[in-house]
Amino acid sequence: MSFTQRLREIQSKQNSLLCIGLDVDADKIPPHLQSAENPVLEFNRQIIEATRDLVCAYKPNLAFYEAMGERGLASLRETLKLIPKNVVTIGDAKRGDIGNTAERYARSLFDDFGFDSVTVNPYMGFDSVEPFLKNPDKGVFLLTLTSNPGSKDFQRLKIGTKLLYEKVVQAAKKWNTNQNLGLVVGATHPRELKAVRKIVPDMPILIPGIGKQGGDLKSAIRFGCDSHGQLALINASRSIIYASSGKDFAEAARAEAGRMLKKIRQYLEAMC
Ligand code: OMP
Repeated sequence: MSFTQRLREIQSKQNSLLCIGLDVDADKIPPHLQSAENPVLEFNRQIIEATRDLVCAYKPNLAFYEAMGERGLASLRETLKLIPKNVVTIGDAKRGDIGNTAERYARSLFDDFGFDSVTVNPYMGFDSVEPFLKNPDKGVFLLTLTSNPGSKDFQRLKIGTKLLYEKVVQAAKKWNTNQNLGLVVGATHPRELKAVRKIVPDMPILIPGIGKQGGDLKSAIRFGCDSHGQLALINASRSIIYASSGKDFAEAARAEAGRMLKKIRQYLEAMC
């Protein structure tokens, strides 16, 4: 089954488009967990336990684990074992390199870590993306129009009659021969999200930027979903996992994720 088909089934079974970003910052772990044998792993364990029925995906960003050295990478591996098989994992690594090197990155993320999908930077072109696309079971999210202010520096530059990010969308459509390719479009660009969805009616779109970055959830749902109300992945990291810095952090994360999911379902219903 292709990655995109699997994602559809998971979103439908979980009745959720919510993706929680497991961006664990050692400094933000509640004080009462600091004495645990592995505070990062214990934090993730409790967040996953508290939210596993509310999500379709978890997205650990590798930067947070790499920043903690070998112990961080070991915590990431252990965290991946705790994520239930009925949701998707996204390794947010934003890789991009020449084909020969990209092939090793793909092997590391898919075969060694065992992620179901990864984020990839398309700037180096097709040969840098191709190694990630070979296995139809494994998904790729190409950075297209990112949520940050700097996205205007290059991604919105005009090349001929199109903007650079529009070229990425066109290329991705062509490269999606295994039905395992998706895009990343920030929730901070609702107008562009609408236009992108029109060009790729049946590709997954990962939509970060809700919560701390100020993106609008309503328009992310309205413009990011396909015609079945699926294939948008709404990511929030800090606003959920750090909803409380106290002993109640896991319940607070569940409450915040539940609030978001309720709104997602309301907006979806309003569209029908
Ligand atoms: P919060 O702002 O805490 O919700 O985190 C957002 C997460 O999504 C971080 O892991 C970012 O690295 C990631 N992200 C963006 O914020 N903007 C993008 O355009 C793309 C990503 C991503 O690829 O996930």
